[in-house]
Amino acid sequence: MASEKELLDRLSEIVVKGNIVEAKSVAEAALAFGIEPWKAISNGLTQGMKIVGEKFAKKEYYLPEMLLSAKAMQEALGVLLPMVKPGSQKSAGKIVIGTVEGDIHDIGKNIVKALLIAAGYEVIDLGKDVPTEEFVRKAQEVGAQVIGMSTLMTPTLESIERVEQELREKGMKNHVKTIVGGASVSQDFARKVGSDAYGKDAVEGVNKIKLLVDTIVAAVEQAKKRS
Ligand code: B12
Repeated sequence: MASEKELLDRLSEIVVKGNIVEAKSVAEAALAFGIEPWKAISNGLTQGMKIVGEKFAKKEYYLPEMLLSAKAMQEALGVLLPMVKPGSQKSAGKIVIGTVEGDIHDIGKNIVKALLIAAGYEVIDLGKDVPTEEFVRKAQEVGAQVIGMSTLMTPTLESIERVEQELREKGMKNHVKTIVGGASVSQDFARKVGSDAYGKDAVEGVNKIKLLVDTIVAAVEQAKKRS
């Protein structure tokens, strides 16, 4: 029988090799073994994706290999994400999330979305390559407390800046908070462009979003008491 380490290594390898055929069955085997779905994602699949990124940077892999790896990861996530345990208490919060304009990477964003839903949030997913004005318009329309923006690329960092700028121009920054995530952003970048938080991974992201939602809810309560 395989050990936990062997199964996690196997999940990583599935992604590195772009093994679409076995992705689901290895994910199912990990669950059957009792590995927590989040552990299988972060210590298995994501480790594989890191290797793929390195291989692409070193020109050992090209777009077709990266596409196969992405497909294999998505197949395995299809098994693992629905098994992430729901949060114990229902959270009252609406989150608008998307990958910013110019960027089509959405695997990480989809993981954050799944964890938010599991934690009880209402998530409005705008998808990928989302125009700046769409983030702002949707947040206004649904009364979202938080906008989550994902980008993995450097040229698309300015898309985040544009959303922040538009929120400031419309005077929305005091009732809509923002959080950024993805391989090309950092805490420093968030501070520089005026984002309210940065999440290095989905777990940290969800924890920070909870704090942001709590801040907005408290501010609204205060305002109600005053009026
Ligand atoms: C898979 C992949 C692809 C897939 C994407 C499939 C998909 N549906 O997403 C495909 C093959 C389509 C692809 C295409 C391209 N890619 Co690509 N890709 C990758 C790769 C290997 C892995 C990304 C990934 O899915 N990681 C796994 C997930 C789980 O991790 P993650 O996204 O970081 O998400 C976690 C955290 O960051 C965080 N998070 C993410 N988003 C958010 C949002 C919020 C709000 C929060 C709180 C947290 C959070 O939580 C997540 C889970 O814990 C990266 C390498 C890398 N180092 O990232 C390159 C990489 C991002 N790609 C790159 C490039 C260049 C491209 C292309 C331009 C290639 C080309 N010549 O066409 C195109 C992009 C076209 C476009 N306009 O977008 C470069 C970007 C370089 C740069 N700095 O600009 C990278 C870094 C590779 C490299 N080393 O050069 N790619």
